[in-house]
Amino acid sequence: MAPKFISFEGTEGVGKTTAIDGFCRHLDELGVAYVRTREPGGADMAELIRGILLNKNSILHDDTELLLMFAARADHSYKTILPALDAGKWVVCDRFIDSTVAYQGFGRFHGEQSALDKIDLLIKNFVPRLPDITLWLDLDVAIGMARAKNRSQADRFESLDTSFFDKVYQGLEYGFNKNSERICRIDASGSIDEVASRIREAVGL
Ligand code: Z5A
Repeated sequence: MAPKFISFEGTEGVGKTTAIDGFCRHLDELGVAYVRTREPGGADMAELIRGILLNKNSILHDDTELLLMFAARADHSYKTILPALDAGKWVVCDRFIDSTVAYQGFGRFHGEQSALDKIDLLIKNFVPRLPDITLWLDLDVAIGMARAKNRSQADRFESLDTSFFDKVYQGLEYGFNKNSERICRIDASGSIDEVASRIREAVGL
């Protein structure tokens, strides 16, 4: 089977990390070679940019935040994602372009068409490879935020309020409606095992 590029998306605390842990264990059992990675980050310079983006002390204009996401993504794409796929490995990525549509396009820019158009343009011009499958872990925003509450220290995004994450949810739904051939909506309620088996079924493994 040709190596696949799979991204996981969702609002705050939906269980992406947990789901990716389980999915990677499954790939291990099947003997599938893969690279696990994340955004923002996933390569040396991209991780430095992640530090800026998530640092609560960073004061960033919304445009700066958006462009830093894409600068990090270019570094990540050329240094990690493309080489892994070229080497025959699967890529399992925690967040990718759909997070930008949701967090920046909807969270920061309220779903304004001009912002969505800019993001589209950036994707078309600066993202050399889109995921083959995107798994949107769909969970009520309030449940996710309650799950995430036990975290020790909130970063620049995690300290935003429910109204921001409601907009992020709308952005994920918008992306899903626009790209339903690539994005699979996964019911992220229920037990960890139930979510894991929905994911395996969606990927066909
Ligand atoms: N960002 C952006 O703005 N624009 C972009 O283009 C990109 C990213 C790419 C990265 O944060 C931030 O960057 C992100 C968006 C922004 N900010 N936010 N918010 P991150 O990568 O550090 O964090 P995250 O992606 O938001 O992940 P998370 O909120 O930390 O959570 P999670 O990975 O989805 O959840 P989890 O850690 O697996 O689970 C949360 C808790 O729930 C944990 O205690 C689990 O044990 C529990 N859990 C998990 N599954 C279940 C089930 N099924 N039942 C019950 N409990 C469960």
